[in-house]
Amino acid sequence: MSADAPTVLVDLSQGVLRLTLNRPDRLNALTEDMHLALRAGLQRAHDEDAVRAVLLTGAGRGFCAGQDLGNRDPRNWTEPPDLGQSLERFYNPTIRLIRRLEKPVVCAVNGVAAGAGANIALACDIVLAARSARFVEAFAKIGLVPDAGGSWTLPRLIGEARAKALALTAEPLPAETAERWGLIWKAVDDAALLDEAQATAQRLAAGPTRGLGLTKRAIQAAATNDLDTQLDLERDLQREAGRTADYAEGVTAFLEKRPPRFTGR
Ligand code: T3D
Repeated sequence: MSADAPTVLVDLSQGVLRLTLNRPDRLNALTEDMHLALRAGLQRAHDEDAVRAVLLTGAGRGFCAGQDLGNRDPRNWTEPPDLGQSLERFYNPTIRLIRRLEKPVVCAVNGVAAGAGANIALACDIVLAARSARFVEAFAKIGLVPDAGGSWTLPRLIGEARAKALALTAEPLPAETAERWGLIWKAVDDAALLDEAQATAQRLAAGPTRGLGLTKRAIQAAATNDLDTQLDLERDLQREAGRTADYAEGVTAFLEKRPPRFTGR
């Protein structure tokens, strides 16, 4: 791969913005340049009405090996780097963008997902993984703590016992176990992964975008709301959804016994 190849490939087709992490020789380990490119892609998804779903994946045999450790070589330090600043500047904005984007984000984990690479995948809304892929909370191997939202996401998805074991041992978790535990949506055959993820993203991109975005907001809010607060939120979001053109189209299509033609408005 040439040194000036884009670190994130970007392609918009049929409403799906595909973002492909593109440093395959480093298992798509993250550099500052790559963070900025990924963030620009996610920001585009926020800003452009033509984008109605995002598909995140990796080039080559890995999805993402987390922080590029070549950029953290202690033999070159005069003093240790401020990793808090790295999270503040690079990792946290990306996770916040994924979670706040009111459009579905599908992740196709094509191979190993390690460290922040695993947790970026797990921040996405629908995660499919190749059967050969594995998730590694690699932080414990180098004396760090799970970041990119992992310490929040893991216990919520799989419970404290499994979250702690994964994070404390850094044992690789095969995609099929991740599916069985409810960490991801589906493990699929390697050869079928991209087609299936693309089809999923395309189906979502043809859906009632605002209703899907509000659904995402509601489910995420449930992580911290009590039932009364959540019922109030559902009332407010349903009021908003009920005023969309897609709601009117969905009901009309049902009554006319035809498929709906959603426009995302
Ligand atoms: O620093 C901050 O800003 C704070 C934030 C931190 C967030 C984090 O993500 S910390 C965690 C960083 N990631 C890791 O610790 C994972 C390191 N990688 C691995 O443990 C293994 O590579 C994998 C389990 C991911 C895959 O193992 P395997 O055996 O399939 O592949 P490999 O042979 O280890 O890796 C292939 C190549 O990719 C290899 O290079 P080479 O020998 O062919 O020239 C390897 O060095 C390179 N590579 C893999 N991961 C990284 C990497 N190069 C730089 N950084 C990496 N993270």
